[in-house]
Amino acid sequence: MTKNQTLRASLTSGKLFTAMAAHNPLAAKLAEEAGFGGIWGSGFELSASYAVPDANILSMGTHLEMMRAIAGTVDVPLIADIDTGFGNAVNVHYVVPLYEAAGASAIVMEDKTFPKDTSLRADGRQELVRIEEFQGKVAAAVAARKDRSFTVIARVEALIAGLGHEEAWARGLAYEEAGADAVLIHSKQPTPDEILAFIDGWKGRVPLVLVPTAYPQLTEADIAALGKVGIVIYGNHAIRAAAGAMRQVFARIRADGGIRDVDRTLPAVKDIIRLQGDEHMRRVEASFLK
Ligand code: SPV
Ligand code: MG
Repeated sequence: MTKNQTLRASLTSGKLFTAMAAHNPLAAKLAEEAGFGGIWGSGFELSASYAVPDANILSMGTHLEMMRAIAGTVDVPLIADIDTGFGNAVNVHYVVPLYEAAGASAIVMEDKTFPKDTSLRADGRQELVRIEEFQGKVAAAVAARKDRSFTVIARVEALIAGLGHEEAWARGLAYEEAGADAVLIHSKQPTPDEILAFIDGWKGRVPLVLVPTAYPQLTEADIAALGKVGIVIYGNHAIRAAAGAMRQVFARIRADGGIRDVDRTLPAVKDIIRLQGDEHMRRVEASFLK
């Protein structure tokens, strides 16, 4: 099976597919080694790694090239976060084949206006495009894919925008009608209640996708038991882990006045050399260096 087929098959397998965020190929490789089913090509994480807000400050090209690097490094499917699709339905029609060619197996596109604001910030600027306009964008994405098993995920931001469940259900159903293979429903409420009510009233046929960052109480077993969710995305745990670990180590070196004590707490240099794919390079060396 291709990576695209693996991801697509998982949507109907009845087994929850897990995707971990990554902002570079090293993070993606660690996620793959940890046993996640796939990688989330997070816009939030990549923006954070450049120390800029997740608000279309980075160009599409910067994100696209990172997706190409990640997809070229791991064997598991990559779900690319294309934010609002970098423009209107015409832009989307041109953008989707670029992500497919870069090796992504899916895109997630959200129904906010361009430029977007990040979803989880309190009091973010959350404006949505008209339902019909976003249906056009979903249809443009579906029509533009070359491989039918490339997955198009439409992301509903109605709950993030505070527009309520009726609006969220109407949008999800409209995007399914436009051809979306799955619907991502996002919430920033600190308990799962809002999302559970959405799932309970979801009348669509396509599976749902959750990003439980704000309501971490919901475990994979809880989500799987709901029956309507195909994918769970862990949206920003790689960059938060990296930021926390770096902060701690940097502070310790300053406090200790050197690296003597911190050294043994870190992954060995040889571990990093392994993650760099050294074994492969040595094989190439042995075969071709004359
Ligand atoms: C991302 O990781 O870029 C996402 C998820 O889109 S969230 O930040 O929760 O909006
Ligand atoms: Mg994002």
